[in-house]
This record gives sequence, C-alpha cells and structure tokens, in this order.
Amino acid sequence: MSEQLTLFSHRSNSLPVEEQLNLDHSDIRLYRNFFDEAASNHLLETLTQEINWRQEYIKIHGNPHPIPRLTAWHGDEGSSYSYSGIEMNPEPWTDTLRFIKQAMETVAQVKFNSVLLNFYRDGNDSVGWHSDNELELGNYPVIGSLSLGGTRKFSFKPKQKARSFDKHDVDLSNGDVLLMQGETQQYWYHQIPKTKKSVAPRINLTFRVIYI
Ligand SMILES: O=C(O)CCC(=O)C(=O)O
Ligand SMILES: [Mn+2]
Repeated sequence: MSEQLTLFSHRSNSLPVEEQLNLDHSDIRLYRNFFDEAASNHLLETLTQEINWRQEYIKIHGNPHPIPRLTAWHGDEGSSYSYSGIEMNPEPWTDTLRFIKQAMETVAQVKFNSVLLNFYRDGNDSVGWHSDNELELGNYPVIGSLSLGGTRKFSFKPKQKARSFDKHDVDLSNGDVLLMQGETQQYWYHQIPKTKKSVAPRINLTFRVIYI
C-alpha cells in the first residue's frame, strides 16, 4: 500500500451520510463525496495511468463494433465473467484498487472479489440500458459503484413497461458511491446516456461479488 493512499480519509472512517432512492422493488443508496475531492482526484489520475484500458468490441450481425467506452476487469483469480458476450478474465488487484475495495466493503458489508472499470472519455461515451443480472452475480447482486471525474447522469427505468413513468435520474459526481442491492437488478435497468454537454473524463468502478 503506498503511503500516500493511506493518508486519504474516506467517509467510512466516520459515519457516511446515506441517501436512499425511493424506487419500488429496489435497494439503492447514495453516499455523496464518499472520497473527498483531493482523494478522488488522486485516484482518478492514478487509475487513468496505471490501468491497462482496453477497447472491447461486440458483434452485431457478425460484425465487430467498438463499445463506446474503455474498460478493464480486475479481481481474484478465477472470478471470470461474461459481459455483453465478452468473456473477461481478471487482471490482479493493484494497491489502488485494493484500497478502494476495502473502503467500499465498509458500506456494502460484503467482500467483493472483482471490479469492472469503465472509462468515459467524453460525452460520446456511454453505457446502454442493462441490468447487472448475470448468473455469476447470484439472485440479489450487491453492486458497489464509485464515480471519479466528470459528473454524469445515471438513469433507472423499470423493466415492466407499464411502469415506464417511473424513470429516475441521479447525477453521479467525483467521489460519489452508489450501492445497488436487493431486488434492484431484477426490477430495474440502468444506463449512462450520451450527452452533448461538455463533460470531463470519468472513471466508474463497479465492485461485484462473483460466485465461482
Ligand atoms: O458508469 C456507471 O456509473 C455505470 C456502469 C455500469 O452500469 C456497469 O459497468 O455495469
Ligand atoms: Mn451496470
């Protein structure tokens, strides 16, 4: 563990302030500024440099299409995972990732064994509607998400069409933690839409428990 990292305070050292999103059949909690600005900026810079960011492709009608963001996958050995048809084998934990993981575990109250990282270079980068409901994540996935860098809109919409009026948006900013658990992935889709606004680069880390 680098000396600099251990100096950073995060809100789990005190009692983090929790906002609960009030959506049916969900358990979604927000911890604003979980990491303070200095820590968040440092983590953003370090991860930008040290992560081996990859451009992945998905096949549509047999043709490869670049996904609109860069990604990386780190975790315990054996926690391999398929995502949008991409089979991902984890890279090992770095000191930075281990430090963040330990902090996230204090609010999530679970031990994570993997993390998917997304790098959104600008407003053209995005992730489309999906839920994190892959079989490897079990029936009630606990997803701990940390956002670093530019603020982006994160949207929820219900899986049942009749409830589509229930769409809900939340802005995720530098240092914010979003925890999704319980039935959330069974009942709700989420996305990061593209935006025409000028936005700073953003890194999002979603910590997960993969049942091997
Ligand atoms: O960037 C985000 O906030 C969300 C990323 C996400 O939903 C995912 O990687 O599954
Ligand atoms: Mn997701």
